[in-house]
Amino acid sequence: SKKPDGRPSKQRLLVVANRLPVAATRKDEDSWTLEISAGGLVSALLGVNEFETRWIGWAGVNVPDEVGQKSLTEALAEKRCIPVFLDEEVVHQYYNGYCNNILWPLFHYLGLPQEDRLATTRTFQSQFAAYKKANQMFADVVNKHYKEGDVVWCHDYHLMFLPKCLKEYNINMKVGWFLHTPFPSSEIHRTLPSRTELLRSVLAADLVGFHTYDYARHFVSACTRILGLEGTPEGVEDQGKLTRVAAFPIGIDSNRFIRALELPEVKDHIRELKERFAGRKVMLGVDRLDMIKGIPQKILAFEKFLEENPVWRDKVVLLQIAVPTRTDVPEYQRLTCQVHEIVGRINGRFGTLTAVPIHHLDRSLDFTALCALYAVTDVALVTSLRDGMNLVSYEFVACQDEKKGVLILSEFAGAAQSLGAGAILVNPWNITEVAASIGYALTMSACEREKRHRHNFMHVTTHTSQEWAETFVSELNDTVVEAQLRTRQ
Ligand code: ADQ
Repeated sequence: SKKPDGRPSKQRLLVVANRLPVAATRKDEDSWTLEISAGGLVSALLGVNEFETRWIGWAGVNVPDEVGQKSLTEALAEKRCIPVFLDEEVVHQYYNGYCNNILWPLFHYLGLPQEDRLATTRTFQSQFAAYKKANQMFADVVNKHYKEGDVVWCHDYHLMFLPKCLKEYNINMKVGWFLHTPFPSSEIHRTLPSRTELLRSVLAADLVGFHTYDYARHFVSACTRILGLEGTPEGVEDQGKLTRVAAFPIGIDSNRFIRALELPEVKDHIRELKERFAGRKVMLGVDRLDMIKGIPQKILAFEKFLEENPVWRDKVVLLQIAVPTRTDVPEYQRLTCQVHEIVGRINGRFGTLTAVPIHHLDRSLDFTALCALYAVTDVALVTSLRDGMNLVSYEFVACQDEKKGVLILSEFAGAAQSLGAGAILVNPWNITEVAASIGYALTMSACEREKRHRHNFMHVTTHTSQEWAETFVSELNDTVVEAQLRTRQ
């Protein structure tokens, strides 16, 4: 299509995710403060210039009144964002309930805690109903803004019901769906009471994407075993309709990190950190405070290392930065207490009057502080019990071209498939193995570090987020929608 002045106009990309990339806070009745929250997805799509991107999602605030909804919609329009308004009850049942209490632990192979299991079973139906209702509300907004020729890219486990809702509105809408978490073995997925409905709905999309080939394979197996459909090398076929299923491993905007290391404020930070930890090796963990990240396992492995290697006790420090998330879910509150307790015990055991072995921070760091930390780190520890990809490992590698530090990486993170040759891969459940890997990493020769780093740095700087997004959208554009099929026949 062309603009009136003859220049080709960009294709519109409607990115639909549970949360918008801006956080809104209300100043007064009709004015708002909007703050960009730079998550992985935002930076991935910032680099994609060939599309005109619109974001559709929940702004993270309850806005029950019309005046507020109207003024927030106007404020967000300037940021190319379109809000979906969800009321408190829906958020409680859909987001805290079905998404974070059922799908998130299930997709990461973590069962629900025993005492909650019966309660969850009872509330399951109402939470699933709220999930469908919320997805329908997202679909209504997408449908209202959709124009012929747009592509719609739905994100994550929050919106598995969306592809079906969208196709019910318009069978010719180009719809892609990408999952940021693992897709579990079909044996796990089949325990979900709503297993069939969710699979059928995702299959309504034209393209379904995962971080790794394994997740894609699990999804295809679920469709063949649970729905009895046919899996092909291309995807899943149902009565002649093919849903393309493939792996699209995400990356980061590596240049953003590399450039940041040249900023004066980052250099100042680096200098301060080097002085602060002079004479000690720095180990680093950066995670959302979430069960899947294996934070207690990581800290216990570090304790075992100190226990077995007394000479290292005053020569190494572990900085664990754990930003709290989903703080109103009891399971997450329990995890915070557990981590605090273990850290306190270890610091009591191995600390001295002047130094402690673990610095644990319950907060988010700004970008410059994060880059400086990555740059001064000798050994990064990623011990996820399951993780779709894990971008922290990519960010660390991007900031290490000078130091060439070592990455210890869980084999259960998607990143193990791309950074496996350069990292030391571990089973985070095996604390003895992780402790031994810490010792190996801390004493590794410069030559081996250089070789391992080269491999990972090459990967991180060539498989970027921009490439990820462009590949997904171009493949989505290449799929054939119903109307095209009919004209071909
Ligand atoms: P997350 O589970 O959030 O993402 P991850 O991929 O590591 O995990 O991304 C976390 C992001 O948050 C990184 O950009 C990191 O810098 C930032 N971050 C984390 N803790 C921080 C802190 N304390 N301060 C500042 N920033 C912090 C989900 C999936 C992953 C998948 C991504 C992208 O769970 O497996 O890789 O989506 O698809």
